[in-house]
Amino acid sequence: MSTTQLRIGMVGYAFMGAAHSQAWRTVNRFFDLPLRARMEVVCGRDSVKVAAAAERLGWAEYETDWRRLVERDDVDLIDVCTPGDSHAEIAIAALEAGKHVLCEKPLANTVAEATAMVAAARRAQARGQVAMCGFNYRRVPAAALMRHLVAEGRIGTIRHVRAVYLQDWLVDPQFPLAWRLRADRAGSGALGDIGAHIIDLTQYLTGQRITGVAALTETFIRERPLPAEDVQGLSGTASTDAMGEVTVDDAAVFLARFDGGALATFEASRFATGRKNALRIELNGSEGTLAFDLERLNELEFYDGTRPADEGGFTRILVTEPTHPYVGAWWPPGHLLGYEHSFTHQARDLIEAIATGTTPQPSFEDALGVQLVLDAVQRSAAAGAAWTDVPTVEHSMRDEHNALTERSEQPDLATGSTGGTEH
Ligand code: SOE
Repeated sequence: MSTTQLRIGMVGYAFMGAAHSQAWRTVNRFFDLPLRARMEVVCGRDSVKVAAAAERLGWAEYETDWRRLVERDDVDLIDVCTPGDSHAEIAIAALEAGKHVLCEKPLANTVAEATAMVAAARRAQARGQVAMCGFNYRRVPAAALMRHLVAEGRIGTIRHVRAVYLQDWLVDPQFPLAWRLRADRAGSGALGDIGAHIIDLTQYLTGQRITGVAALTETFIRERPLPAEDVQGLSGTASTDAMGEVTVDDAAVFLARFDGGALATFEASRFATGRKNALRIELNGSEGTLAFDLERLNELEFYDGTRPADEGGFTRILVTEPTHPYVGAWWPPGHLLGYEHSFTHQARDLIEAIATGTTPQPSFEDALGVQLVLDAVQRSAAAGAAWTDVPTVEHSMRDEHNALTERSEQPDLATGSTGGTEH
């Protein structure tokens, strides 16, 4: 790898590909970093569409085969911006080809895939490679400030975690059966797509782990028009009379406990009519409360319970001071940041981790921790909201290691031999 350049290859160029491209274009223009991101190659199956995406998003070249991309020796990092069913295959191949990896959330569609990705990332870490998962909301300045205040003890012991992520882009029954509505492509619906964000964010903000859940999920509209070829992402248009089955949840609600003793409620829904991207988290502590709303992402509400009662009340912190996380690189106080800045901050922290040889957060282990909660929620909902414990990452990795060991000790039915086969 060059000592001054970080050559990027990105797989996928829809909504997340556009957000990541914006980050790679801006990160070195606003942050003074030891490595300069070079947008070398964008990859997609359709040569005409990916060529147009390269032009529009600012990539030097385009590629139609991700397997060729991960083997190129003029690329240092693979940025995975594809649907969840290809995250594991692409990220593991890239790590084994010696690349750093940034992988969109959720890490994978199953715990088995996620544990295999963590194992590959651990092997790659020994070779000096890093792997990060794209839970970008950690890097909204107000969220990063919230984490700082909690870690400083400003709200004391956390008693309640209250998290919702509400959208309404599926309320129209004519919205077509996009990939996010198919379990074979996305793994789950609102749960893995937006529920994953509030699971990661609450574990990050509190510094604690979810230890158990009791959940309900629902699919309100079970059949939708099949999409035309060109339907991408969220803004689909119904295109055919043929109907297809929705095989994921439209909404998930669950109770949870954190290992620090807090009680929690979570809601993830694409049917919250009128709520467009309402990620809201409130933490009630023994000394105060903090509350964040993504639809007002430059603000943080803080109730300081240590102030004299007759001065009590919520303060609306405008998170635009140069001393606030990331803000100093942008504009003067009061000039506000947006959704896309969180991706630039993500790229900044990833470049810093690569340059300093440290593990970027959220790591693939952190993302496996989210995957374990997603899986527990699905198991609980399938068992009528039964209380379901969430395994630890290390427990899950031991299971994966044991399963691999057992498989390698099985006699190979073709040759009758046991143990590692020669490749
Ligand atoms: C769609 O629900 C979506 O694009 C998610 O996939 C993203 O992760 C979230 O940031 C915005 O909404």
